Amino acid sequence: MTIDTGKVYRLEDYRPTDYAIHATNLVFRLDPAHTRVTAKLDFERREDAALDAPLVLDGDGLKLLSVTVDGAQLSPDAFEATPDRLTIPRLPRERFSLVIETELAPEANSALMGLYLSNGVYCTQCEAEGFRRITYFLDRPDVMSVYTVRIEAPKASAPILLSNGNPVESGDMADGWHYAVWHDPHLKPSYLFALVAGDLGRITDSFTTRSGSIVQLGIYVEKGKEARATYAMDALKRSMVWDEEVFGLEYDLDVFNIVAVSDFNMGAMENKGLNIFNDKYVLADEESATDADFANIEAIIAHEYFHNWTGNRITCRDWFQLCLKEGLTVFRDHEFSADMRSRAVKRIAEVRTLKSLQFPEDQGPLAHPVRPRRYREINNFYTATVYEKGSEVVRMIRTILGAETFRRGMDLYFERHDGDAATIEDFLKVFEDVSGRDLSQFALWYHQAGTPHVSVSSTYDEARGELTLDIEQSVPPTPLESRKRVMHIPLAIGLVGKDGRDLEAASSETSSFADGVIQLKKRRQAIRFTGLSERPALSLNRGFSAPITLASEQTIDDRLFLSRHDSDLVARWQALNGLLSDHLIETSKAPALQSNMAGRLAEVLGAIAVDDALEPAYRALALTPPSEADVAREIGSNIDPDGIRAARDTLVDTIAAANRESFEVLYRELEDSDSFLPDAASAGRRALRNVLLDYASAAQGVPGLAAGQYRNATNMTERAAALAVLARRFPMAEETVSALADFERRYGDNPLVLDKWFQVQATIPGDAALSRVEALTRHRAFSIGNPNRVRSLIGTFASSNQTGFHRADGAGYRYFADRIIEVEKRNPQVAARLATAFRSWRSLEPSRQELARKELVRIAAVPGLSTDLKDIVDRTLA
Ligand code: B3K
Ligand code: ZN
Repeated sequence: MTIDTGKVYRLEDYRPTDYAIHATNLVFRLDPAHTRVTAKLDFERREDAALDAPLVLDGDGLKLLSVTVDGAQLSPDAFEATPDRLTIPRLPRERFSLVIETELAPEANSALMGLYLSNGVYCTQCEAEGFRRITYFLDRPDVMSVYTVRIEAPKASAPILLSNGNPVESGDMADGWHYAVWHDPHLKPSYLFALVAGDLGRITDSFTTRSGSIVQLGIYVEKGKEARATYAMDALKRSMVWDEEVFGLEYDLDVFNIVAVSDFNMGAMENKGLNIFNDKYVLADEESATDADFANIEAIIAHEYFHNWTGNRITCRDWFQLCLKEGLTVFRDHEFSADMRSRAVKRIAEVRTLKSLQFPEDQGPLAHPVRPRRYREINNFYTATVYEKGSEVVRMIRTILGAETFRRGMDLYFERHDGDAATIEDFLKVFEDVSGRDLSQFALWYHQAGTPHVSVSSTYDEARGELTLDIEQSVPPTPLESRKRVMHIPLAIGLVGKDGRDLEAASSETSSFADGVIQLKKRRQAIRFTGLSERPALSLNRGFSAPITLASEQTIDDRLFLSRHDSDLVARWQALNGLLSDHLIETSKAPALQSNMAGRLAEVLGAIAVDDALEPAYRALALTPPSEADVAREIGSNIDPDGIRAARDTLVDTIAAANRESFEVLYRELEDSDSFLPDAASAGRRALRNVLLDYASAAQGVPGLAAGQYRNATNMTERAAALAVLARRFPMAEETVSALADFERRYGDNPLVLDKWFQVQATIPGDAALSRVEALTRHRAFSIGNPNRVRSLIGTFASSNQTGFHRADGAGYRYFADRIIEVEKRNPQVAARLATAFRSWRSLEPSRQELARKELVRIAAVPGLSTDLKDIVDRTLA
């Protein structure tokens, strides 16, 4: 564990290394306690480096056995080695080769960075700075090298030996050992190195690229779980076809392997030719996985595969450029899922994720630009801002330039930068070059943190048929940035007529309005539309063309109208969601408020539910009111989670009561008698049915319906949804107790499924949640060392249980802080990620604020805190 030194890394300090490493030859002799790594590194001093430039290699907790330079062992006074650094002050010549021997104990590696053991399987995680836990190296993305890797291990315990690139040789050795050699011809940075060794099952397939090369595909999983990997394989092949068709990008090695492991800090990792996955994002069948799991698997398999070009062939110059690969690759996986599923539904889901994860980040103490300028711990910057907002920025480039020009820009990017470690400037330049446009103001999206706020007011001149929009933009201050510059915001709009069709109108300013998109570039901007035959309803930010918050003076009638008739489904959903959200905000503050709004909303939702012109998946989204956390975010300050919960419960009850009969009828109609298919249309019907189950259960006030669905469920989507309704609505009911017990019995030997059981109990609202979560921390299937278990129980409690976590007496905060401190000792990265659940503490009402602050201060005071956790806690408190 790296103890915090307070050192800050700055973008402006970037400087290339003095030495390049052309070839990296690694030999691993694997052993749980004494793995021997021999690294032979071919160095060359770069042309502009000083002749006497010392060589300083990164390490992290390393045990050095020996160093030789060009075959001669270095005497102890010729170098300086600490666990974290190897310095050789004088080097013989311009080119030399260094052999470094280190010894590792994978079994003792609980941080899950570098080489570690997961359920007896050796595996690695090197991004961002894990390679330095394997050997001393120039462990940064702009040092790219050709890797050859030899793995030696006992044949019995590790029959499978994998690394990056293509297999070149394998064979037996003495004493029951064997070896395999892998060679990766593509230059790559150390963070893309990977090794896997163990006794794994696999499924295989092959793929023929557009130009006729045959690629052997393999997915490796724990033995006995092979059948659950077929959906992932299917998703992989579809990803490969899609990238050829949509971006013209082919795969470039003879093999592509995916390995699923059960201990993994995040979702997955795009190591060249050897993606390593959290098994949660590989394993699925109808009995064990929900539709959401299937969709996540499809998206993440695609995401990691797409990194082969956006990330691996073109990598990042330094970690400040992380969004260059992540934002772009998220954009690519979003487009892939949109093509595989329903585009509008996918987009709405993206908007919901962005608002629930990225907006609070951007509006709180952890706000940072999509391309940060400084960091203390880079692992803390794998954020929703870098990923999701980073993707939105790429989407806006496409909106501004048009799809065709965007594609030409991408082509130029691949042509110009293949093999490079590139920057955001390089990326923007290709689009400027293909379009001839100046994107310097647009570039602020990368440089400036904070969610821009746009307000729109309109005046309609009936006599002249003219609509004038007065638009104003501002960006709120964020940490270290009090003054903000004016952004270039592409705002897609529509003028909707009484029949729901978009009205034709001419605009006064052709330079800032074309194809339904206003290019906002000034603090205040007015735009006039003429030739209108009637007063239109204003549809704003269609397709969520810009990641902004929006205020507009619109009548309730206009908003209700748009929520039924806007031709843009995303805007339609936004109109509805905005109404629901505003109503919840009002009633959370004034519970006794008398208005007929709830009734009107219930009526609209009732109509949407049975509107066959809408796909069921859309209806399911529309019928789901904003979550308690969504409402809290919209309120922004002095938050009282109990008031929000009461308001939401009341609204749901009103909707449920008003539509009781029709919802029950529809619920029954949607029952699926066909065999299970994981496709989007089937999933959409299940989603709608599950939303209706919740409403119907609310209306009935008894658990019977949900208990019935639980009992008769033929797939996990139905079963898990029924369990959630039971646990959240009727936590004390006998039906709930027995369903929970049944679930535990059925899936007791399947940790991934049991995670759903932990999750659902962690979200039972109110004060009682904490004692339940505490008890579950002692459950035999719970393990504080496994990131999936920790996230399911403890992470879910803090991030998705507003009333449980934010208990008025602060006990939720205290328990959570204790767990963070406990997890940190083993795994600082996971602990730091958990701690971000405190990020909105300043928005709470004063008494909860103080209780949360106390816990943050208590964590900060723990002696010897890791950089990971210290960085998050310090910034959260600042
Ligand atoms: N690139 C990895 C994330 C690595 C996280 C390191 N802390 C997975 C991905 O985004 O594809
Ligand atoms: Zn990624």
